[in-house]
Amino acid sequence: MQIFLDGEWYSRETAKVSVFDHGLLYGDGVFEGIRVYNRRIFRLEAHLDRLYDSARALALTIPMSLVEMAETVREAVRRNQKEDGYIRLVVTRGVGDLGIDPRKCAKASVFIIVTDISVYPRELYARGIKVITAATRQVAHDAFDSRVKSLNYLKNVLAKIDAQQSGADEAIMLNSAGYIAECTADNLFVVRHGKLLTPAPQDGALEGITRGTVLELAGEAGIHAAETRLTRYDVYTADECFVTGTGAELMPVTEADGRLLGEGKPGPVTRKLTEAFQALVRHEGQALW
Ligand code: PXG
Repeated sequence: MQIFLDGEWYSRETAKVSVFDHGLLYGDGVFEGIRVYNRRIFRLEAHLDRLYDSARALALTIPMSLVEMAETVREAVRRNQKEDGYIRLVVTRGVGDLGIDPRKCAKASVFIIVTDISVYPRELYARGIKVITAATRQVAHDAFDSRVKSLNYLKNVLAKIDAQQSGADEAIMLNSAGYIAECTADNLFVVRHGKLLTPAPQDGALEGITRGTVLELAGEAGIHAAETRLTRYDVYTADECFVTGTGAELMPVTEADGRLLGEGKPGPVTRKLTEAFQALVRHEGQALW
């Protein structure tokens, strides 16, 4: 494995960051999780736009241009000869002292790991997952904009623990007003009366790249899709429900808070969008070699 870290390439054993790095000390940084399918990086530009916007929102200067970053990400995939895999791109505030003052961090740190990913066992894609509503809320959008993909994932970790402790696979996170925001590492969709619905960023959803792709694919398939405010009622009474994320891809949800959803198995809209997604990711964009 070859890992990029601040301009050099390291092995898995030698790639190390400092105990004074503010990414570690304060969660001060941003990241992206990106997929490689069939030697193609899926929507690299969209991921990099989100990364640079997240950094800008945190007044964090990434010490490489977006074009340079794109080329380095491609080089990381080529060096690792990963035809299908996962890229973790992290930018931290860098090394400072023990105060939070970001001005003490002379330069942001950038690292890129290319590896394998499997978020859920394969058989769950045929069966669907169980979700519960987490007691842990997503941070309110008016307090911290949910479009920022930062290194602060403690709420998500707590919500995941809520799920695991009740024997579920994933957790729905509500915002402070009690509306559905998203899941711990995925966006949530429901199908109701033939319409595809998902919460807006204003309700605490990350602007997921997979979410955006699914909205596009729905448009192309003639499925009416909209961002809307959702409550748990919308999930419990949905005809279909699924989550989307770079890690999860499209994962059907067949049980929520102990209630079977729809027919209790992945529905036709979910299956259709999954097929369209799988076809798209294998062939969109240029192969790297
Ligand atoms: N919401 C949150 C909070 C996320 O962290 C998504 C939605 C989906 O966004 P994308 O752009 O991926 O469609 C995410 C993404 C992992 C893993 O290791 C998590 C994510 C992405 C990749 C891997 O569990 N989170």
